[in-house]
Amino acid sequence: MKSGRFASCVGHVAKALGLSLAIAAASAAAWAQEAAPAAAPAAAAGSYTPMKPTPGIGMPVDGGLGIQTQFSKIGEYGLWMHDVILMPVMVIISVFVLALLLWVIVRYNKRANPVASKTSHNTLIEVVWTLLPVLILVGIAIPSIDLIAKQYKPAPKGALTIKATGNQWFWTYSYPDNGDFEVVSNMLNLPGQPVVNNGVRDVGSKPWDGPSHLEVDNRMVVPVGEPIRLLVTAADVIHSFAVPSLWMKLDGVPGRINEKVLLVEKPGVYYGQCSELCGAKHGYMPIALEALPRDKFNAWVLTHPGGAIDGQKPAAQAAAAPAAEAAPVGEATGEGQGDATAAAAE
Ligand SMILES: [Cu+2]
Repeated sequence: MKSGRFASCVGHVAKALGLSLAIAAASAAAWAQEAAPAAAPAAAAGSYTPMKPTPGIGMPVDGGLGIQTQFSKIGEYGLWMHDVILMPVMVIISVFVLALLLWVIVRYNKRANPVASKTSHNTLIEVVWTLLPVLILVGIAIPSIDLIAKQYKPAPKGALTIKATGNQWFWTYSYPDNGDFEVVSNMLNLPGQPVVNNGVRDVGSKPWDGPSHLEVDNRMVVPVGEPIRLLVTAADVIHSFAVPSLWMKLDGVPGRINEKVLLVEKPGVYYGQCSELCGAKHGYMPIALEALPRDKFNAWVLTHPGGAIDGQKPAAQAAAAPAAEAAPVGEATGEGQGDATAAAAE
């Protein structure tokens, strides 16, 4: 505040001396820059305590068979496709073919059927065994193509963008719409076992820790109930971002960005793993995704330096902006400069 008063005094003196308005505005901009760090902590007073995962939800279970319970619309659709369409059709066809084989073995072996039939054609059977598989495949293709189309439908305009980057062997999550901060996510070490990640605590040392091999030091936090534009890429080799309970598997390829909509229906913690063999510690780069209601997500965003609510400027830049507008672009200083230049360009 001292420096603020000083800068303000300089402004008054400058006015008194009859200097140009531009210089006064420049000093106001400098004042705002000085004052901003003091104001920023108050505005950015976010708070966050990691959520405790629910056992058996969003994670594998002992003796589990089949697909995890789904927590997204597309996941429920995919699970229906698997459970109601594909598995019954596969079971019926397999049992039918097995029954035919058994019938042939029992009824038409050499002992039971000494005189072989000379039948070589049966038009009705040939038409049936050609048409029936075609109809079955068309029946499967209709919901299947619909599911694929829905899975890769782009995110709506204005959707929050989050970028996941695979690294050997951890994930980083960046939030370009929230001030472009980055979260580095390492697997927690396993008590009594060789250290996997130096400087990272042991799993189970905090009350909110989930299963070993799946819990991380910094989770990927997302807002619940809204479509998110998830970008996946990699920094070194090919990785794959996969969270089974959210119907999510997307390769991270160096030099390329893959995109998919992520929509989590229920607040909670959902676990996954890198699903592309990516080197020695491939098995030690889990994904822990925490879905929070909007207000809690915003509070989490504000716990990061430079964190900002979607589309808004970080507190420091927001304070500088009005003053910077008054000043000639070239005279704005510090972090605000980029924004002022961008604003002028627009
Ligand atoms: Cu990997």
